[in-house]
Amino acid sequence: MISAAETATKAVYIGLGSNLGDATRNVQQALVLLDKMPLTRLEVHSSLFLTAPVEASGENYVNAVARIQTSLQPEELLRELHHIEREFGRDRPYRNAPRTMDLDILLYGLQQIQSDSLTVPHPRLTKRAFALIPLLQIDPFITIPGAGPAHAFAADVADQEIQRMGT
Ligand code: A4P
Ligand code: MG
Repeated sequence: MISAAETATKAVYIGLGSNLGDATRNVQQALVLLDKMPLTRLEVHSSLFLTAPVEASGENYVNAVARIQTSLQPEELLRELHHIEREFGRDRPYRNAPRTMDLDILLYGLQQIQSDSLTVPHPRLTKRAFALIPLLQIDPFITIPGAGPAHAFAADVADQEIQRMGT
């Protein structure tokens, strides 16, 4: 929820992914929880997509991208996202392990961030169909700060398996 007094909001894009448990339900529930974060409102989300694991093992993933409006600062937002991941019982046994819920900050307004805990735009956004294609579905003409128009990268990921779901 965002109060009427809150004006300094940023458009932020969140990538959602799940390939453990009921992945479709996990993504749908996470979308609801994004809207409930403090100082935040969910504006729009992409379709859900079924995607083959990229540099990862396990079941196919369900992925989506959401655009939120938020007054949370990037580090605060990351904490809130980790909090939601924990609600799904996410643990981190090793990098790219199957997960009940992964929430990544793909874009935070036009900001470029490089810190110990955050790299934004997400460094693999342009290389992964599971993030790029849902992003383009909701904002076909979006520009990635430091990289250029997102649609220019679609051809690079055309060989990755991704299928829009009926849900
Ligand atoms: N971190 C740095 N930048 C960011 C950011 N922009 N957003 C740090 C979120 N977190 C960011 O993340 C590890 C740390 O990254 C965080 O604590 C934060 O400080 P993590 O979620 O614990 O680790 P991870 O997800 O295993 O690693 P990573 O690097 O996020 O992996 P990716 O690139 O997200 O890839 N295939 C399909 N089909 N669908 C998927 O969703 N996901 C991955 C994970 C691999 N293959 C996949 C999918
Ligand atoms: Mg992640």
